Amino acid sequence: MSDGRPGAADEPRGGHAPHLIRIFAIWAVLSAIAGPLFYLLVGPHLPPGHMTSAASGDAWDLNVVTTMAIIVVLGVWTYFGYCLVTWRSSRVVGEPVVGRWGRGNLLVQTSWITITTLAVMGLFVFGTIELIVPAGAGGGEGPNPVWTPHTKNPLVVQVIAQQWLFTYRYPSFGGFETTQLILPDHTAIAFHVTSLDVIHDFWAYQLGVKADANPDYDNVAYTTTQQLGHFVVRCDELCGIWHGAMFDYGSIVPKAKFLSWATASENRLAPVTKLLPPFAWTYTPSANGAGGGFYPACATGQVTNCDPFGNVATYGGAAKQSAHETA
Ligand SMILES: [Cu+2]
Repeated sequence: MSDGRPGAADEPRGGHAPHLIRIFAIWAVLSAIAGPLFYLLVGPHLPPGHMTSAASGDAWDLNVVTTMAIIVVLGVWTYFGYCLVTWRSSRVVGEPVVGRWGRGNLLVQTSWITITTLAVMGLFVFGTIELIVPAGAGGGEGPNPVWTPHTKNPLVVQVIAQQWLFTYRYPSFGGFETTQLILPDHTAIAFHVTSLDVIHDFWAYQLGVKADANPDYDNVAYTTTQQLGHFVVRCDELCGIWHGAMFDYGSIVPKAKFLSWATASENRLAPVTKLLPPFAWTYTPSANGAGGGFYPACATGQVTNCDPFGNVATYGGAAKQSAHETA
């Protein structure tokens, strides 16, 4: 009491034990145990797995960020636990902190601001690097990607979304179009994602690839395959009544198997491919979708019936009419 400070009532209850040092020590020990345990034992099994470079990148990012989050949570729990035990009412009589001790603590305040700032800025730098280095990390980068893979000549696969399915065109194989998404192993892939009607989203979860499919827009996403197997493709943008049913499955197969499948499909589908619009990065939106009947042919007068819903609206009309007349 006689150490120069104001009277006994001004003393912090619980004495002058080095509480902050103790809290930091407990936190450090818990973090040193739990952090590496999670990172090494749980981390390698985190989604989305390792089928592609993008997926591996995502899984590692998730591991790093979750390990950091565990350390932060342990800090909060340690602080709460220490406070509950040290200043519990059965141990301390009266108000636990009084006088100038209750008005602030420069060390606590500066540590709090410094640590949280470093954590947020660290995440910002980490996230930015993890986006740039793996060439967009499997996300759609628009028609002119800023970040491109080091590998030259990736396999181009065009993803065409429409209500309510995905089809895939392979321009290196005559531009055939199929509902099967087959990819060769250990190959850089450039997905070119577009839509024929409304906004969809190409989400191949296990590939770590997710890119919006917009009509009239070529959205490019890169990844490199690195594991054989099957994966799920889902539409991840509410696109109408059967959005929930808009999914299919794809496969990563050995390079030789892919080549034989692709050349066989090119030959088998050649008569159909001839009837398709020529391969392009985008296509005219369909009559029933976002285009709402946008027919360039109407403007040039090549087509006279420009009502996109005409066929549907008049279906059975004339037949019904004549049936009524003859009745
Ligand atoms: Cu969709």
